[in-house]
Amino acid sequence: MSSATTSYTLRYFDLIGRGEPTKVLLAAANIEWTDEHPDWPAAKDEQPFGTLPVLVEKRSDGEPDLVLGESATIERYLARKSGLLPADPAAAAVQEQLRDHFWDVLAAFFVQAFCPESVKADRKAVFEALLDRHIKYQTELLQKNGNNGHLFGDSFSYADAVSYGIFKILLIGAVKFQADISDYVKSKLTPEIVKNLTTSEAHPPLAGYVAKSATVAAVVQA
Ligand SMILES: N[C@@H](CCC(=O)N[C@@H](CS)C(=O)NCC(=O)O)C(=O)O
Repeated sequence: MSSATTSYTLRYFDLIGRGEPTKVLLAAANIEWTDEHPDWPAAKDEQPFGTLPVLVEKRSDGEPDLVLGESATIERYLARKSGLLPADPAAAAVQEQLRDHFWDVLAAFFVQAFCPESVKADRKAVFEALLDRHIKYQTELLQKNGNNGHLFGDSFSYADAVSYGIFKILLIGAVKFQADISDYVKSKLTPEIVKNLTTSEAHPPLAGYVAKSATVAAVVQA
């Protein structure tokens, strides 16, 4: 990263949620950052769009601090800076679509978790169908890539980071909203995806970050 950059702060709630892929990317880029848990909703109006996560990059080069308030933008900014997204627009887009679809799966999970009982069965079916489709797609990608533990090429990429981060939300973070979700998602995982998750978690730059939290490996191998 640029030597003119002094420090990073990630504002998010004290939970495994939307900020998780960003933490994976910060760790993967060997960036030290400070976690800030703003007082909410008191601090809502201080954020660019009234939501979290927010990444603040404090600069020492005289430029104004960079304040980013959309999770996909934050992730891709970090991934591009650290070389985890390819420079080729088509190759990058193929990785980005995987994250965007997986985020729709996660959004569908939250819809069915919090919707009225009268529409629960329908919303649950939507979530389950989206998850099935995503797992099938991701498994085929992994097979096409030689089942080497990475989604693209032979090294850790943006796609690996966000897949790991979002599966971590579903397997660990979301349990506080729906107790059976981890077992359900785990029952759907293919050997290829388990290998992808454990390979990502073992990526050496993630070691410090992984040590601070429950591990995905412990969940999927239990
Ligand atoms: N599109 C935004 C959505 C951010 C968002 O809705 N964040 C939630 C937490 S996961 C939030 O800040 N909720 C509190 C609020 O809206 O007051 C992003 O991807 O960053």
